[in-house]
Amino acid sequence: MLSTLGMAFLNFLRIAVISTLLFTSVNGACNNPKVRQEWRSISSDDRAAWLNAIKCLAKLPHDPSVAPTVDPTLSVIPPMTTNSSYYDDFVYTHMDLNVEIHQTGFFFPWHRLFVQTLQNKMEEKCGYTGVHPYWDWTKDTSDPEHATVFSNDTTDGLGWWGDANNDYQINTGALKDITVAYPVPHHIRRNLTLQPFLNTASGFAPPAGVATTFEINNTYTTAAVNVALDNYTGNYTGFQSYFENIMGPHPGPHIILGGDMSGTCPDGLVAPACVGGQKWSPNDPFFFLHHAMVDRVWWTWQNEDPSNKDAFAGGSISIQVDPTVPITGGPPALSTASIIPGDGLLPGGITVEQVLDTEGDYLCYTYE
Ligand SMILES: [Cu+2]
Repeated sequence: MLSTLGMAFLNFLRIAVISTLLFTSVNGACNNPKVRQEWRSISSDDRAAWLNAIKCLAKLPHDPSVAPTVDPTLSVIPPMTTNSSYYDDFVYTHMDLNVEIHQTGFFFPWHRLFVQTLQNKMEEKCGYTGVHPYWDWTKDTSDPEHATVFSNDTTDGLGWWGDANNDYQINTGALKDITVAYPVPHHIRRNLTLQPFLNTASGFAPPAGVATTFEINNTYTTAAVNVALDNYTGNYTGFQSYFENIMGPHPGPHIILGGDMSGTCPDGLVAPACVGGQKWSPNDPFFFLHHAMVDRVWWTWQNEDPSNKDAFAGGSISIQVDPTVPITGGPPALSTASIIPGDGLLPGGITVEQVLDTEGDYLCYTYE
């Protein structure tokens, strides 16, 4: 009798422990965060695995549940082609949501969710098990052309600069055979652009007081990042607008990579058939390594001061209301309860609040 009672008690305890474990898991507590690492500090095998997962997504078909949601008159983008890849769906989503996710409050949270969604889809669809790497561009500001991140290795290399005789399409590294769909099918284009203000056709005009010979690698140095980290305590829109400004740390790595990363039109395509901008920049997977670094700087800022942790504000559409005011989005205003738009590619119904903490109920990662 005693022993039966004892057994029953032990069973009760076991069920209680299991329930507690399940409860913790159901609530998604982040007990073991993935640690994101710099591209060059992961192993060759891990770099190859990430590149293989990109190639895998680029071979999977377009998902018909991904569809544009933004008024097409707000941003000139090419129509969606259903004869495209699942990787192209990432590019299309970024193009479609362009006016909602750049120079608005959504800039940091949206790109955080975008990078995480790529990681999730790599895991779900391609069996990827690694962490999401980032490109620490502050390490490569002194000689960007010869940075070791541009490796020709066909297994673990991101590839070198593109071929000037072939519209700057890359023909080295593991990504050279990927065809991307937008704005027209092509191989990834990468065109070193150190002095974007020299050539007016580049679409970049120098801000007042900035020489046309200015070298854009000066905008994403450690010192430039520290300006962001040191001057905007508790001021989310100040931090965001400094970061997205042409002289701030976010545009520089896009611009210097040129080609797809800076959204230039392929050879022979001109307005109105092709209107450039930052829209198809995710064509180059460098985009995700760059934006993981942007995310890392936001994460650093968030962890630097308690008033930064949950700081969030800004408008919802990239219209400059007053030219003297830095761009943080026009009305209506966003809040932490705002739902992050995702066009059916990003998980639906995720709020800004849910992505503010990278080690919370929804996200579970940190940075080295
Ligand atoms: Cu973007």
